Amino acid sequence: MTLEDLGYNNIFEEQRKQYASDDALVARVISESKGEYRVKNDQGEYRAKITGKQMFEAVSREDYPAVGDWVIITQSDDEQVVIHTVLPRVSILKRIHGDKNRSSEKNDVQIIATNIDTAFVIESVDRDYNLNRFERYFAIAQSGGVKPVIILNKIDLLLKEEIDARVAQLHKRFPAIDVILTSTIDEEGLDTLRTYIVPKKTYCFLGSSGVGKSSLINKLLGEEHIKTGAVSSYSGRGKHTTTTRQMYFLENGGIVIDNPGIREVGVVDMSEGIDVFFDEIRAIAEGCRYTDCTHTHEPGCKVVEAVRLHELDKEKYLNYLTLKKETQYHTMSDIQKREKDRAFGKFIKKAKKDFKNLDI
Ligand SMILES: Nc1nc2c(ncn2[C@@H]2O[C@H](COP(=O)(O)OP(=O)(O)OP(=O)(O)O)[C@@H](O)[C@H]2O)c(=O)[nH]1
Ligand SMILES: [Mg+2]
Ligand SMILES: [Zn+2]
Repeated sequence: MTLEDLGYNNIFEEQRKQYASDDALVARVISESKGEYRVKNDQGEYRAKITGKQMFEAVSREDYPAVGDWVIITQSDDEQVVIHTVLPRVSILKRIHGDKNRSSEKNDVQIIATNIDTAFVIESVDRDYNLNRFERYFAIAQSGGVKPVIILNKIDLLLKEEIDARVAQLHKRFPAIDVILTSTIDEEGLDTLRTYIVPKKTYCFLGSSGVGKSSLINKLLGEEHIKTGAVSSYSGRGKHTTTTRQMYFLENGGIVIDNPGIREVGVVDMSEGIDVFFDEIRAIAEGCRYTDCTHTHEPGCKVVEAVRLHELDKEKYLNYLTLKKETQYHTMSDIQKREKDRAFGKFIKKAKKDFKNLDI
């Protein structure tokens, strides 16, 4: 496999020149599980460790390597390399890890994947289906510079009329986003899905546990490569079968990343993403009387008026308000920030302990 087959291009090559010497080796991070990395380049596939210096200099989780990253490495033996530098990312998918009602220590930023071209946001048509959840994923994608595409999976479970109704709903709420209908049981929609996947581009599969992310990737791979798991008949939810983030290489040259199902989608630093995503609302808001209008109670608010006149979808408006509120929550005060820094300090200490046996 060449570096290009792994997604390498001129942008990364320019960065490599800036960040490292001419003979420096690059590789792409292809998997990550509990701080264990694997990287791949034109020479092979290796276990990878990060350097003590890198850990020392890391100011946030985002400084650590993630699946999809291009990194500068040196080889320590046949099977192992050391990661020295993470090249700047072209795009990033990240979220708050944990529950916003818990302590800030739990609310670390979690990188899902980087250098992604398209995010497939997957829901199954049965119990998991929820328009607001789609919106959260889109905000994550768009704030990170990634184009989202919807996959509605398990269409074998519903009648055609029911599916048509869902699709109509999706088109109404998200007119700019493509919808692909699939079933891994009936093998429906897989050819359509394949047309979205082009060589040397990277695709990330996002969605709750049990929606069929790994099943879809297995179909694309043409073999049962990844373990999949039954959905609990009791809760109707998935059982978190996939536990690592892992990159796969399709025969047609496309690069796909499987992910553990996300429990609840948190919101992280998405003010920009929210505004980009809610383009329609932003446009309407330009007519509001006050420039700092919150679009809730102010006189002369065009957004509220648009909802009243049914020109703006009410659900979309309400979800906009919810996301705004959550974003504000995550725009932390100084005290909260200090608390978070302390939590990060602990994390560093633990990481250093974990790596202390490493001779670097
Ligand atoms: N009826 C139906 N079931 C499906 C379909 N695709 C996947 N499933 C089933 O849904 C269950 C969960 O599938 P997975 O592929 O493991 O789901 P996942 O999204 O990877 O889940 P996590 O790894 O836990 O995040 C399995 O029992 C699959 O057989 C489909 O198109 N139709
Ligand atoms: Mg899975
Ligand atoms: Zn307003």
